[in-house]
Amino acid sequence: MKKNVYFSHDGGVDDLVSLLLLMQMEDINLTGVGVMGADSYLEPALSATRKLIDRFGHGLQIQPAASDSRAVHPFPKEWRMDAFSFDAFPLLNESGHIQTAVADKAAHLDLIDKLQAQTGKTTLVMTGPLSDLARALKIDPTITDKIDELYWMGGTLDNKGNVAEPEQDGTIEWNAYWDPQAVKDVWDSSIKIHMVGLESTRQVPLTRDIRRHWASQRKYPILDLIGQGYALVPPLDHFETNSTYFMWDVLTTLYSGYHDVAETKEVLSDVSVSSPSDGRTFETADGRPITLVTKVDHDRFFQLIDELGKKIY
Ligand code: AGV
Ligand code: CA
Repeated sequence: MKKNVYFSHDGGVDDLVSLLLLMQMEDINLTGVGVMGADSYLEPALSATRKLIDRFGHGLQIQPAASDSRAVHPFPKEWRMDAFSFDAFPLLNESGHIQTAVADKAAHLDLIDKLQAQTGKTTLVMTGPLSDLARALKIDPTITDKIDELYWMGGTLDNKGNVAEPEQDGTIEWNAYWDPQAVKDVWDSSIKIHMVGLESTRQVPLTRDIRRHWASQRKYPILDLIGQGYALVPPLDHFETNSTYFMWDVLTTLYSGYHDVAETKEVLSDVSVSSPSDGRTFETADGRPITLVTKVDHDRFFQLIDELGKKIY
């Protein structure tokens, strides 16, 4: 039996690479994809998603859904622009047309439909803000019976955030900051949560070495595309800056399918929704249980990308 997976992403480079790799994982049945214009603009993110499904989806018949959720704190425009470049890669535009259609409902409604349409449960993999899941829970609370577990890239429990903006205290991760209340709503639900936060994603920075490796594997179109994608964003060189890129979402996606890629621990945690720490996730004795990813098996992680990346010649 294949595991049902619904993927929600927000159009960043590592979101799109995550979709690419997810479609190469053999034991899953991808039932739907929601696309948010959060760390991207919606139009190119959706277009790139459709082209990825066409070209690398092995005939996958799904219609990605566009989100109409809006930011409390929007992402910087410079980061959001990457989706335009990704969508324009020649590798995704060889055929000159797009076959995969778009769902006729907003992503949070599509999520409800796709969950309810399965007799069994579905695993959620979410690599952007949690707004669509929070909205879906409000409209139809019974979906919790249809959700196996949630893998979320977001938050951090070590108080070292990655938001460099005024009016916040430096403890918050961006996906949580975009819509803090949504994170709180999901935390207050009964969904089993695996959190891939900054304490673990910091262990897999984009480096020049890994770029060189992908360059040497260009004959594999997937690894070629991954190399192209990560050429758009700055690697970790001498020290971490606000723009340094990590493999945040790819770690989340691979961990959802291969638990041996990381170690975890069970912790009790909660979410702040008041300024200047709104969106902060933190450990607390009266919090709710989550599984937190702690230590990444670095070699296993990059070896998995290689394996999945060689599935299409
Ligand atoms: O906070 C990490 C999340 C991930 O889902 N995103 C990027 C990943 O898709 C926001 C983000 C934080 N720092 C960034 C981000 C940066 N330097 N460039 C682009 N996006
Ligand atoms: Ca993302």
